[in-house]
Amino acid sequence: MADRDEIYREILDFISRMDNFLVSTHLSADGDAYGSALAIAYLLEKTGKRYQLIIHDQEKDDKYAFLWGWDKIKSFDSAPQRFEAAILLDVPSRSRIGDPASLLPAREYCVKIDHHPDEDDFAAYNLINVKASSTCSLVYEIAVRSAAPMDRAWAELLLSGIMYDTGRFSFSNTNQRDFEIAADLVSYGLFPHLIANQLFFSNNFESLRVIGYGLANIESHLDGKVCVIYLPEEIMREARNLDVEELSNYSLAVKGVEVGLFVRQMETNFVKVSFRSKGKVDVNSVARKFGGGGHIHAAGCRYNGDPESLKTQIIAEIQKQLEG
Ligand SMILES: [Mn+2]
Repeated sequence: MADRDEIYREILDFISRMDNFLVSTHLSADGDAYGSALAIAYLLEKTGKRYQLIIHDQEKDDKYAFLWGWDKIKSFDSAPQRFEAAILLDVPSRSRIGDPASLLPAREYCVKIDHHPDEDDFAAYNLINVKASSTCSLVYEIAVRSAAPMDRAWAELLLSGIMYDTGRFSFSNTNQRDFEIAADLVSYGLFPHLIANQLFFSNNFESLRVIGYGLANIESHLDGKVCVIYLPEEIMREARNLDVEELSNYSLAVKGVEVGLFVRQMETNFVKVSFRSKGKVDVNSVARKFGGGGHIHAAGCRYNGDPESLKTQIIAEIQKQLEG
């Protein structure tokens, strides 16, 4: 812990020395990505620093619009910009940043705060803890050591990311520290059920219908050890901007299943896959074989090719691990 204390201070010192920051996160930003990037933006704002929060995604999911700073998030555009420093949240590699990676200053001016296995040495300052549930739980440790006082808006950003990445404190990454942090954050006037309602129970009607289609067509493989939820192109054409991420969790919500796959055919030869594991299969290593990555129990990849052949290849990889 002594080492970690030092990196918290180094990052706070770095922030106080620098100005004109780029803040960014991974492409296809999610609750922890938005929560942690906005929580750092909040710290920069409170300490009088200039910054821009720029993400790869051109479309933002407005279920997060209740978060402080939502309207400050910009999508990448190609106009050249220079930043003195950068803080990258919840992202293990340049390639996962997407287009804003082109705006990064030199390595010695970059900070990485993340809980994914490290892939790419793009930053001189690294707060990386793969045992942390979420990047927001790491940003909390910095926030409480900073000069800015914790308040309701800041607490809401942090708790939202923790609740999102732990699946409301139910995934295997959830740990004692998350409950300690949550207890502190709630004391600033938050109601966890309201955050849960925003993050998990504010689906739009069409999204739930697509989730229903996915559930009705769930496939079972390898004697029920692998479940696949597949949305073909004709469904995805209608569902492109709908939030149906919950299907990746449902792919694992079957008794006896070890690995769940949620496969989306975005275009005829372009497929997105979410991997979930609750057993010994390391889906990070499986996803990396197909150009993706993530954590042991949750990962993803994007693949150019035919979904049927990809499914077959992935299931064969999983079978190797199950037998290994
Ligand atoms: Mn995360």
